[in-house]
Amino acid sequence: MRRSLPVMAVGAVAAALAVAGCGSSDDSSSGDTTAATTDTTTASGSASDTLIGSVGPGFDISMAESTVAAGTYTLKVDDQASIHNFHFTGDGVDVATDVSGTGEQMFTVTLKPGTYTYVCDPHSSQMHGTLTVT
Ligand SMILES: [Cu+2]
Repeated sequence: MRRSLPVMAVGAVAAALAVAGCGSSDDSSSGDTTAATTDTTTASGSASDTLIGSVGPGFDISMAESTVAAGTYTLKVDDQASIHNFHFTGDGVDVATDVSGTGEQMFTVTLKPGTYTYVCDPHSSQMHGTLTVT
């Protein structure tokens, strides 16, 4: 008779552990740490295939890269103004964000050797630049 008490206690601890284990088992390993923008400006291309363009909020337009190797890239544009756009053109490429729109937009572009141009259409005389593709 005296032995039944410890046995029950052990059983209760086991049950508590089982509940605790159950509660902590909801960590779905889908939360992959997607490291934000890799801002390593690899001039030689191939390693990083993302190009970064930016326009606004002032009268500024820019790309993080000035020279890249030919190839296919994801062009990520951060349009920070509702009065500007980012219009990227060149051999086989003509993509643009909306003037009135803002936010981040992605374009897939295949660049060939030559000079590509980016411009804000409403202010093209002062807001423009080039990307050299080798
Ligand atoms: Cu503009």
